[in-house]
Amino acid sequence: MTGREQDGRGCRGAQGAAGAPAAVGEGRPAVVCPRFDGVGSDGAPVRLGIMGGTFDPIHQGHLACAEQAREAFGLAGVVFIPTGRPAFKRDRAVTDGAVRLEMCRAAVAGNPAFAVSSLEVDRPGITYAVDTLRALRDHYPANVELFFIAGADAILSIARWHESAEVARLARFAAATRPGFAVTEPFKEELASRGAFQVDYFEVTALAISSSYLRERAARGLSLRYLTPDPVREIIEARGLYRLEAPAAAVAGGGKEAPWTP
Ligand code: DND
Repeated sequence: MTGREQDGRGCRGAQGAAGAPAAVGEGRPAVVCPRFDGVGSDGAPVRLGIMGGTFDPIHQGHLACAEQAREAFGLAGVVFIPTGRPAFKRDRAVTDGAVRLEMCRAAVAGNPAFAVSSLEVDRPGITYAVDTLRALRDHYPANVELFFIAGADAILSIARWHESAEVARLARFAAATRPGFAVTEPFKEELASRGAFQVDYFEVTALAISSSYLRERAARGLSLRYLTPDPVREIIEARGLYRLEAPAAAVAGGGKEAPWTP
């Protein structure tokens, strides 16, 4: 079963967020995700949040960041898009995309303003944000403004992203400042000199949580309780993810996906 089929099944029947557009009809294939495919179809201006990430694993920091961006920028909803094969992480094994999708879905279940898209996991090859943004821009009408939500650490690198000028043209960035990743005025000037990026900064609750911290704790057999939603923690425990001797099928290259190396 592909991630997209799973996504369709997982989201079908879910109620739309207050004021959010209804899901696309039964039987029609999802393009981005069933819950938010119809955004903007009434022609009214609307903002949609995109939260891209490796999400290995997804945690409370990602979720709080998306929720606070939704409020700060008046977003109709936020689509979490886990990467397939992340462009900047080709030097390390990443948990299989289907498993990261499963964790993301478990994390957002119950929040009608959040959904998960399998767009990047389903796309073969290295994941570049520009390809995703093109697909979203092709799908949504011009009255839908796309906000790519990212932590300040990710913003520090956008000038190095593949086809960064195109990235700048296709979306606005909602950049969350968080502990350890201060964005200084000289940095903002430097970024402006490297491209026409539209970046709006906002402060998120200080959650000094990172995926690497969760992986480290899991490897040492320490608790992940309260760092990630319980259903995600249960998947990690049940699958034995991030243990020092993680099952081969849990990481890219060990499962159905072909191995990927730099
Ligand atoms: P990460 O691997 O940094 O995601 O990827 C973030 C996005 O950048 C993805 O959509 C990538 O496709 C894109 N990217 C990266 C490099 C190259 C290219 C694209 C390219 O096209 O060439 P993580 O799973 O580590 O984190 C997800 C997001 O959550 C990030 O924006 C991160 O900064 C943020 N985050 C937090 N925000 C607030 N509080 C916390 C956070 N922890 C992570 N505690």
